[in-house]
Amino acid sequence: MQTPAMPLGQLASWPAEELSLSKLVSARRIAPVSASAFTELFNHVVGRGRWLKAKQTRPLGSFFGRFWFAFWLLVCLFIYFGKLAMWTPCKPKLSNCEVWWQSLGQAGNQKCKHWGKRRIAFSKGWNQQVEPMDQKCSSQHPRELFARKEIGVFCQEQPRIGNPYLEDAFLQDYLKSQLPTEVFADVRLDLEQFGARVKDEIDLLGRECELNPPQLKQFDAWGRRVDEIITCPAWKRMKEISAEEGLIAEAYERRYSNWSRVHQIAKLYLFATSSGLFSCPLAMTDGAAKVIESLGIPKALKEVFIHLTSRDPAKFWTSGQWMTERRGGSDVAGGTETVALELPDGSYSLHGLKWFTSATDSDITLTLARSMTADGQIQQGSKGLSLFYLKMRDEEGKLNGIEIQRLKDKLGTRQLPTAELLLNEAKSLKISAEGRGVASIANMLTITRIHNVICAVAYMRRVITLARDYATKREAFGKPLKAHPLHMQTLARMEVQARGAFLLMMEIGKLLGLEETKKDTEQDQHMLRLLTPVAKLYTGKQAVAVTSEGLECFGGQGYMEDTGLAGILRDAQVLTIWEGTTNILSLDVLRSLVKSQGKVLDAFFSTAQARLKVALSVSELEISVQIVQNALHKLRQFTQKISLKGEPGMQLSARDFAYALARIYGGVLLLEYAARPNASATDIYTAQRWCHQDMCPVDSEDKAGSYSTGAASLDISLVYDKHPVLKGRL
Ligand code: UCC
Repeated sequence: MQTPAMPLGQLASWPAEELSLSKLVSARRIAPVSASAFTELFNHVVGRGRWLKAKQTRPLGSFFGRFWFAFWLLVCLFIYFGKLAMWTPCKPKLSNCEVWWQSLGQAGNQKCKHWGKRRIAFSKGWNQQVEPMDQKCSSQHPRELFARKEIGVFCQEQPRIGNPYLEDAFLQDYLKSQLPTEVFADVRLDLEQFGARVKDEIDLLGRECELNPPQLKQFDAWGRRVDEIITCPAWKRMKEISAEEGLIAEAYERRYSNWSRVHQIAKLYLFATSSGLFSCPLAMTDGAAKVIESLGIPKALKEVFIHLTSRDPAKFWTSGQWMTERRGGSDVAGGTETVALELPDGSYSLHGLKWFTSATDSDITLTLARSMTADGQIQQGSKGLSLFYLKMRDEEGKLNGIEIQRLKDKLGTRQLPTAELLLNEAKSLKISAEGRGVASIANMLTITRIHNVICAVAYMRRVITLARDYATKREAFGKPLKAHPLHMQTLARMEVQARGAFLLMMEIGKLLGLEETKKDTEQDQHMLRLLTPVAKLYTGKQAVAVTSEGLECFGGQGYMEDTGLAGILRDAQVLTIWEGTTNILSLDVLRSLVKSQGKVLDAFFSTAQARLKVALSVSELEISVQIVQNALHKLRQFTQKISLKGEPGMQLSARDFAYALARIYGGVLLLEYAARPNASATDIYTAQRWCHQDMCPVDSEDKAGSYSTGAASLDISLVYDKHPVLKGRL
């Protein structure tokens, strides 16, 4: 029941002891609030003062009444504005939080929820550095510190990214040391400009893609099946930018001959972490262009090739790569159920279910299927698979016999539409020889695996860049993080991993460039075949380890989604799965050994030894060279021993074997790089630190008995300890 309204004037007659604040508030609530009512209330309160008791009936009219009113008003205003002035920026256009959001790609007008609460910034000016807030906070009285709940005193400053080319000293030095002078002059300019675009435009779009994941609209308002993947404008803009910047074209125009791939890879490396995962469709587009080129650009695919490698955003197409079906994605030969029926015009109609298809909004795709003979026979296994090309939509924009069942709900890469597709009369073209599907799509796999490496190295670089910037700003235990040697040691270890991975990535780029311009030797071909799976599997794992460590450098903030940091780790996790898991890639290393009858390994040993010789001339590197040579020796011995057991015997050691190849070759590249005439002290230190790892884990594990038959059965016992499996019940 509502309390009856009470004229404010009545309060004046209340005894002082009964006049509580709640009563006043209540009076204000129940009585009509007007200027005169408040004047009356004011009169009452002020009028209850010692000196003015006699003036209760009209205190405001008196001189003292007016004096008191003015005095208290001034005191209140002084306190209020005085405090605000301590925190209000001179030019509050953007708070630091907003700058951070912008640097991570968030539109500037978003309300910042993480590093600070309100848009009233803690800095003196929106683009100035702030003083360490901890000092400011600690000098305040606790009552003041926590009194401003509404404004929210927050004491952390966000990390920042700048032009990723200019911030990456290792990339700059590497390109300068490797590229011919005139090529470097061009490439440097292009990368610097592109880096600025990444910082000022692309990174914002990437964040927008993260915040606006794709959606599937299966039906229109009238019940018609439409299966439309709705992507945000930023995602579409990424496609245009990719064309404008020639992110695919660069590799196929070959304006810098064999160095074009290195240029393209450097650019993709700058793009990857800001791209909102548009790096994925680009990987597959590059792979599709490579397949078509390696088929000699057949007439039927000439136009397609032009679209895939175009610099014109209006013409540029992206490609998908559908290999994973509902029986799984690793055992492609055993798991592919899709059937291709030949049509009278020589094209094919595809029928099947593709369980994972990445970047399903692409224009075209390459996929595997089994051709059915006229009498309805299909051949199982790898030899039954052929490679098909199809367009996603027809001229009218209708899906080409494709139903989008659903978008996948993933741990990371949420920016990217990944869909489950039903193919029902999807019109396609067979582009490989019959039964040569896997061998033909292997060209695509090589390229997408290289893109995977690029992404892995880029994620490591991004998290290190953010963490090292944060270490200059964040204070703990009375000093910035950068002044804590243990913290610096952690960052330095991450940096060593990133540099080793970077050199592996660039080495593959160089080899690919040589292959594509027919300047490669047989040895180069073997090295490219071997190093691609090695680098893919190793850098994928490194990326997860380094990004995880990187998040830890931010403490709890690294675990928060809205800082944009947690997403880096979620996205990096896919790199161990995409384009083959670590074990599948380890088996691919063995495949390359078997197929080449050991020649890939001969190439590895001779290249490694030759390149190490350069480093022997630098005294500071002697011990490290020795370590790598010992590792090479152990690896050779292990290979000779294990080859007697044949391929099945080698499988158990495949992962450690691949790790040994990665560590040894990473060491070789770092040592060679550190031995060049104008190498820096940090180049030498990096090489030394890299070589402190177990350089030949396959030898250590072998000596520990990990590959014996006994160990294999003990592994099962350990995994299924007291489990029904061990009792033969499952
Ligand atoms: O599609 C996916 C996601 C797309 C997203 C792309 C983004 C990329 C990264 C972007 C970064 C941002 S994920 C699904 C990807 N799926 C895979 O990676 C498949 C994994 N499974 C394998 O790799 C398997 O090992 C298979 C499929 C290759 C095994 O097949 P087979 O048929 O059992 O293998 P075979 O019989 O050993 O090989 C058949 C032929 C042989 O040639 P011939 O007949 O001349 O002797 C092999 O030498 O294929 C050849 N071959 C290769 N050639 C097989 N693998 C390779 C290779 N890596 N390089 C060259």
